[in-house]
Amino acid sequence: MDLIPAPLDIRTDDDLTFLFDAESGLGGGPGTERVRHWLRATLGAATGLLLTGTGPGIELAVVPGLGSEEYRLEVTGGGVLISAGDEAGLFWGAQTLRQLLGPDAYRRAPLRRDGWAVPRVTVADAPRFGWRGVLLDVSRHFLPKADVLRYVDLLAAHKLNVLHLHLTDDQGWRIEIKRYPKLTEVGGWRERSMVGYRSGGERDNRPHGGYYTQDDLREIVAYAADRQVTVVPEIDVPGHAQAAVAAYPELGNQDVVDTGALSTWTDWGINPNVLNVEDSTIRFYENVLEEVLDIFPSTFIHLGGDECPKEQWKASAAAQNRIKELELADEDELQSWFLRHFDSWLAERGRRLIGWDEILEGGLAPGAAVSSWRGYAGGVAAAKAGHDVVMCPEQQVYLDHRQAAGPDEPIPVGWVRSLEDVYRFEPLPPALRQDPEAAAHVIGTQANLWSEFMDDARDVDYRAFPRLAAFAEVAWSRLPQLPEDRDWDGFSARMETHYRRLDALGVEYRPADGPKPW
Ligand code: TNX
Repeated sequence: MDLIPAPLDIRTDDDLTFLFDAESGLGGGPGTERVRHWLRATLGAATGLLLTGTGPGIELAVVPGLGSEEYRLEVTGGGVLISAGDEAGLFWGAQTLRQLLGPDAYRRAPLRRDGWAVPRVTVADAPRFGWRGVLLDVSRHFLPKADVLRYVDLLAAHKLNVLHLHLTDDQGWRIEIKRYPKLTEVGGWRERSMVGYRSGGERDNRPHGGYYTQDDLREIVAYAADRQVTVVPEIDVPGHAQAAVAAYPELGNQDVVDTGALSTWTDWGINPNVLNVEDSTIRFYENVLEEVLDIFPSTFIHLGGDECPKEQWKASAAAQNRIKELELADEDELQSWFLRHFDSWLAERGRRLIGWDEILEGGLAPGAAVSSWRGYAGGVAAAKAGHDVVMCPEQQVYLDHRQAAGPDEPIPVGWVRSLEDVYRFEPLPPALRQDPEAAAHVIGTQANLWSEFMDDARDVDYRAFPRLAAFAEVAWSRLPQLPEDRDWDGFSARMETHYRRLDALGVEYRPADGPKPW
């Protein structure tokens, strides 16, 4: 059966199966409509079964007594019963059923119209973490909407439930803001591509860009919601904002640099051009966020806060005046003040701020949650101080990093992180395993796909897979916490079937025996 991610418990008594046929139906009570709709569309397309018959088939039920996202799946001679405490649980049960039907259930048209059997099993399952995320960096390289929608399906197929969209950075602003059209007109484009794999590490000097309209993003949000995926938008401040400054020079530190001469950045790394701390800039970003909140219902709104160089603030009389006026100690506290403002601004609107672990410097805003990326330390400190944490340490789960050491690996970034390394990743470090109260603040874990070196969806597939399958199991399943106790051989054996699923989906994963020739 080779389920990935592995369920909490699976029992099978015999070698019998339940066989779907033209008479098979699909039913369920209140609260099951959306999942039925998805099942009919997805399994219907793959199998050619209409699932409109009156015979035994699939039955869905919302039942009391099961926790959030928890489900049971029972296959007997009388058909398939998926019961759950909520719609999310039903949906994850439906995804498990898809795996039980075999790899061809992942196709979009049937290779055959009969012989769709599922083994008779009882599965009891629930996730370890509530936040099982993936970051897509659509700023460094724009990913067209159709590719983002496909990624939502790929996340959902792996029971991952948060899509963190990195919408703005130095190299591109990708979200239409009606009040400030230049953000996309100017900040959505740059005069040349950054280094991309296809160009062999050289600049190809072609312009690059693109952005999502607000309707595109609403569509992505709705599509994701139908698949139990929450889209968390990121608007990166006060660093990583050159595209915004290029569009509106008044946002930058004009008393230090000629911000009017800036354009959307074409390099990678850390950029000195940060936002100024004027009231007008704060109003500007409030207005941007008004529109962001209107599109994204997510409780968490990511405001970045990472890698903010402080040199311009050190040199700027305006920034120094701000520090004096607010009686702050230094530029770290200035950044903290900036983020605290948005922390309470979001809280007043029923939302919560999440930021990268640099937001700990100069004091964490009271309601803020932390994405711990520079290792575990920031996350440990935040959790011990009672803040929620998403663990995404770069050495373990930055999937832009190379998967093998060979010279033919596409653009070698950072550390080698093989499939096995990711499978042995443990989100809770020893410091938190010994402190259950703090550990409870680790609301989840996330794998990040930064796209400086990924210039299209094929590159994203290559880096994301197969490692995202291992990450999904780490995030969902209750694996032994000690990395050395993980059953790597067992996982590898299950991956053999999972590769067939990825093949059926058309995912261009990195093959086990080396890079693809393109
Ligand atoms: C660090 S993670 C960054 C990103 C880069 C990434 C490349 C983080 C908050 N900042 O801006 O894209 O490294 O691996």
